[in-house]
Amino acid sequence: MVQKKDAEESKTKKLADPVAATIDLASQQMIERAHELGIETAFDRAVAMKPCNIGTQGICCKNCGMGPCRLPLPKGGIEGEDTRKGICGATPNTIAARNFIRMIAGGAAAHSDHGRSVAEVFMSAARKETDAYKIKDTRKLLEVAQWLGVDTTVAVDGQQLDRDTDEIAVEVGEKALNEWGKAEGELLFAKRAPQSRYELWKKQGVVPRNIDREIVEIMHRTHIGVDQDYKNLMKQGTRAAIADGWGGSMLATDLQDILFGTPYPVASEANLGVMKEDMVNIVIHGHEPVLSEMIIAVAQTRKMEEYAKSKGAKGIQLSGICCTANEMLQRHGVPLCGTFLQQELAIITGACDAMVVDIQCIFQNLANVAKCFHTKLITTHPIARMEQDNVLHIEFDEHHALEDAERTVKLAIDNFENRGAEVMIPTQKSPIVAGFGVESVEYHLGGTFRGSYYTLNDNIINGRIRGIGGVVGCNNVRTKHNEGHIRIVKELIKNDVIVLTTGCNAIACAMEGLLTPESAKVFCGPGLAEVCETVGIPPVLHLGSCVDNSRILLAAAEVVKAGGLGNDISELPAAGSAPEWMSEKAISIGHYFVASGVYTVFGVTLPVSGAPVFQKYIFEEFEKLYGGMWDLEVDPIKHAHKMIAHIDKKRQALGIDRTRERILVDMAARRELESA
Ligand code: NFS
Repeated sequence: MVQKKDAEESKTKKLADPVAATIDLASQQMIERAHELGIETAFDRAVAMKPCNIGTQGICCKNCGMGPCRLPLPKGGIEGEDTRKGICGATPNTIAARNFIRMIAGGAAAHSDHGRSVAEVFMSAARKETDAYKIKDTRKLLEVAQWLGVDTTVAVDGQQLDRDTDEIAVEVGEKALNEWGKAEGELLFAKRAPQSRYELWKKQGVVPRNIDREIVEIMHRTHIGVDQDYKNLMKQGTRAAIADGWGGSMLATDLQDILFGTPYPVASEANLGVMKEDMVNIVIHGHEPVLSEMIIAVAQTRKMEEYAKSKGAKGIQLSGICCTANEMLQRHGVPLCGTFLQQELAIITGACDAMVVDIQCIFQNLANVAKCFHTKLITTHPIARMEQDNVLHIEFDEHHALEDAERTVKLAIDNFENRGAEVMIPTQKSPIVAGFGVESVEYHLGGTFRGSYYTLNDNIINGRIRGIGGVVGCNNVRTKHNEGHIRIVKELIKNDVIVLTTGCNAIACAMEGLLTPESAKVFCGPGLAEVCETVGIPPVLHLGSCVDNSRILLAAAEVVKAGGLGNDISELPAAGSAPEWMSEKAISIGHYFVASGVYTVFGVTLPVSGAPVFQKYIFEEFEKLYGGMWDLEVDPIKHAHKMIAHIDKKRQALGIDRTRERILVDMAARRELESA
């Protein structure tokens, strides 16, 4: 039952204006509903609490007990010499760079530790210590084996024979786990980058040694009195970011694909309207598919379906929030309930019988919201628990995962009859097609018999597709929910830039109806519309969760390999974007895009403005070092056009700018002829 808060208290509190808070009608309705019920959400807290101006500029150092030292930029900027210093003498550049790479460390750790958990489950599956998890995609197993230096054949009597798959899997698991902490050598997947990129990393001295070491070294270097040169600090940040994108995240994606299946296009739906009043709603929120795969397996059994019916429900409706949503969608077509900022709203529908969470991007306030309803909030991961006493903890372990999942699903079903009268599920939901990846892009754009990236490259060269935009990342309550995501993506596709999306941007695009082939003729420029209509794909391709940004890296490497667009990722007409980022993971992603040669624009804010010299270093000078660089643009349309300008610059450098002009002139000329 809703426990209404003290009416007086909620009257005096500043509340969010639903229409100013989000462009999504379902979310507006739920924010209003929360106000009616006296329940506070992140949208209200953002109105009540202003962000710290010094932290926003990136120049607060709290790495020792003599501070925190705050070095705000004087109003009107710096004239002459910048004399700002912390107690130890640290300059704004040192402080901003330290803070920046500590964010990279946080993000790389989150992605990579997720990858490690998957690798451990993979190992159990390979060793057959668990019945719950099995190797599903042997084709991908063999492919990954090669990159990890695992033999896939064996010599018998002078003949090369296929090696036993189980044996390969065990060795792949061992080699993969080794990538986190090996004593010698370098990150094996670094060589999956185009050769010129790998050589550039070698030259710059940033090829990661192993994943954990690069993260630990950031913590060491940013300790009081260690690295005091912002350029050298950024070198380590770069090494750790590469270890994330081409290491921890890529291993997470690959091993998940091998265990749970490589995604192929699948139809589904998105937004809060996917919840159903007459069914048991289980909302899964977090990141590791290790948990959600088991819940899907159990919830789809006849036993559970019948149990739900015996409790008066028509069945079980699973849906997801955040990247777990993307994982469940891309492999099983489970609908998306919402983005990061909709997690509290899903409970406020009053129809969420259980919200099951694992790790990352989970609001602690969920427990307070759940208290107002019948919702069971269940944590499942040993490293992510909540202090509130209404939260249940059912720890998932690969050795008894199915039993854990069954207990969880049963709890949700048993809870169905406890629903109160306050059920209000918004009606909004959009049809979507998701589940794209390196393999399916190749298949779709290359054709059944000629799977390759040539067709995509051809269409870029002939100008129908102007370029590629990788648009990814979170929601941030400091900016209107989903507005930046949608306006930027729409502006890109209108200008014939095909968009590859992951994370919460993908969910935002899904909710907006941009993930359907039909959206091409409504929103795209003529060239991109033609390609999408011919091939039957959406102009915005959903590539999965945030660890699946590694799919974008590999797709870029494939485009380079297919030829005609230069020898390196930095030569491609491509740009990256995170319109509404908020997490440290986003900073790590942004930086491995940059380190891979991609011009990457962030929205909202970047904690570097208080250190102009450092900012110039990563916004401008980085291009000379890595071919990619950072940028910040808050205005969505300008943001998109900065990306387009970069794409055009690359087209010009490749000498393919004319082909595009010709196509456009031809079309215009044709129309003129027709109207004459
Ligand atoms: Ni990515 Fe996923 Fe969303 Fe941001 Fe959080 S869910 S890992 S961090 S908020 S995109």
